[in-house]
Amino acid sequence: MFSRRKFLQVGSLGIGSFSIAGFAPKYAGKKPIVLSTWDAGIRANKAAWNVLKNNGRALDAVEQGVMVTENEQNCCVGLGANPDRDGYVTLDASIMDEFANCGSVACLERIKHPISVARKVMENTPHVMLVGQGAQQFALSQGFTLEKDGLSEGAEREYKKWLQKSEYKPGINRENKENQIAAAPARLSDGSWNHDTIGMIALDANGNLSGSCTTSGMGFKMRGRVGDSPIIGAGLFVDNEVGAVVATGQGEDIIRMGGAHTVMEFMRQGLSPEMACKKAIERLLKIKGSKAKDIQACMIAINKDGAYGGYALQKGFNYAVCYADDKNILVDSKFLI
Ligand code: SD4
Repeated sequence: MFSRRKFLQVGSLGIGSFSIAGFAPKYAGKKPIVLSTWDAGIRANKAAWNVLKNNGRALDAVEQGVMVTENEQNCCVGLGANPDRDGYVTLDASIMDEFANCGSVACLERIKHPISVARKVMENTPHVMLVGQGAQQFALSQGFTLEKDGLSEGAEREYKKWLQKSEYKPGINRENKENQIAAAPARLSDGSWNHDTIGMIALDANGNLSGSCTTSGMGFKMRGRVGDSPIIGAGLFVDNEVGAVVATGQGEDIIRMGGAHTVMEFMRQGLSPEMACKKAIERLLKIKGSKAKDIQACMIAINKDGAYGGYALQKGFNYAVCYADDKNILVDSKFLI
């Protein structure tokens, strides 16, 4: 039995009294609030905020928010993105609501809004995940349009460049404006900065959480490759009693350590969103050892109180946070190495 004397000893060490840094019974937060990965999140947050400020549901906010990015011409989200090594653009997306309903698609081709197909999988099928041709067939049955085959101008150019060497070498932080490599043009055609995967998490005015994630994955990946983004528990996880988490970075490694779910369990134990993300990234660092310097992995999280935070393996990650008409800010993430 746990005696009163022992309890007092533990309490005096601070373990029972929540006084260790990172532990607190409650964290001051904002409600409603929306967070999304990378600097493209600023534009996506605006669409999500329009839903949230009108008492809309977090689920609608996270769908409409990332659709903005899917609509933009860029390297890494939507149909204009860089293709796989065989020249096909294949898209991954996932969505999860406050009831633990979830849906995802992987390796989806020629459909403009994979996030909306993921939502239809969640709402209109008994399944969680549809892939490849089956996902496309389902999308068409739901009224989505089959877009024309082929690559955007930017992707065509980058693919030709890549074909000269045909090396699969994911660059870290290619989504950040400061760290551009050839596979991702620094500027979009309208002059705005380029980016990568968008992951979004939101808490609405009613206190409900949802999350979404959409990407073309890694540029010039093997045909059929699927990353963490459409895998519930890896790229995205929502638990309405605890919080919402979304990941970006090297999908293989995020899958390997059960990324988003790991962060969630740390928050469930009482860690703040930032500390929970940090602990998960520390676990990844331990697994990768000296190879960690070759990859990037990043997590962002909010908890039920609207407290938020993020952590990255390496420097260069940022995320956008919006909780008022005039508060949509880019935060430079803390990092481990
Ligand atoms: C993937 N996690 O497919 C995605 C890619 C990404 O920043 O987020 N890059 O592995």
